[in-house]
Amino acid sequence: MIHLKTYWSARQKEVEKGLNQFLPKSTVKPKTMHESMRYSLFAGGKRLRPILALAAADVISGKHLNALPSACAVECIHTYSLVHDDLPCMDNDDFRRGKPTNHKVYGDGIAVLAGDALLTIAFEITAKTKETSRYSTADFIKELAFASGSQMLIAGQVGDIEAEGKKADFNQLRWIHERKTAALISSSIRLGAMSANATPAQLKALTTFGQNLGLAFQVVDDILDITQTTEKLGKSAGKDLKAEKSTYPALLGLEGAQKEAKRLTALSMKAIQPLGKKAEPLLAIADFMLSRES
Ligand code: GRG
Repeated sequence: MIHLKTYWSARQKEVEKGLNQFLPKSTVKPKTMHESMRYSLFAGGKRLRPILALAAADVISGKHLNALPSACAVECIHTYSLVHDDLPCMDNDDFRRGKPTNHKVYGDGIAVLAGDALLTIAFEITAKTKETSRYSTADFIKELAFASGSQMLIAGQVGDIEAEGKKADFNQLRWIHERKTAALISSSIRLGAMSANATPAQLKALTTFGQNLGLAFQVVDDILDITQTTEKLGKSAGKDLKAEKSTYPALLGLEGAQKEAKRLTALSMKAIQPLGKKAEPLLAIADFMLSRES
């Protein structure tokens, strides 16, 4: 078995270094913009999505250098979505990644623009991926654009806004989270695998893995919102209950939600069984995601 802590921290270091190299320095004009982008990007995220991208490449080819640009790009997209999600016109939150939210520090205007700039630079970074025999630069760009576009990440956010004040049923909730959370998680894995020249069959198995893992991640996120403190989470706990949001624990009860997270994790693991022992890093990450506390 791999030692996940060691595996994770080695890749996390590579991601931090990559992000630092790909982002303009905070001394580059306009300084406020680059400071603001870096403030949220280096505020202490877990780096789950980039590590999944690197792990998917490891699983396919035993190396991950060519996955680093996509790994950093998905973290830029994820961070932009958090910066925008925290704005007063969206979820209106003061606390993220253990720090005051971007707009609390830089103001709404700069926070909107920092989100826009993180979104834009993600494509510039993705374009640095070396083409493989199966995947072109356009394939990498299209992959990321679809996952973060109006039919996926943004669709999920629209669904979330439109479900406010209503009781969403299980299928509506799943529709939202397949888009808002699972699409980018699944795409991170796909991009990593594509950068390692995955075969169509390998890519299909990893896509199913990512979709189920992404949903399981959201179920656990809903559970942690109830069971953990703001300090532990680094973001405001108990928000869903206060906003009377439709969540997995609200629909299924806490125990039911825990069962659902286990069911989805088992489905994700089953999907990559055909990859054999090589899939170990992804299996270890899926297992850890289920028991995480923040
Ligand atoms: C396009 C404005 C806009 C929003 C997109 C993703 C999203 C919709 C909003 C973000 C808020 C949210 C609750 C998303 C669900 C996904 C999720 C649980 C994010 C938190 O991810 P972690 O725990 O965060 O990986 P860190 O900070 O560790 O990176």
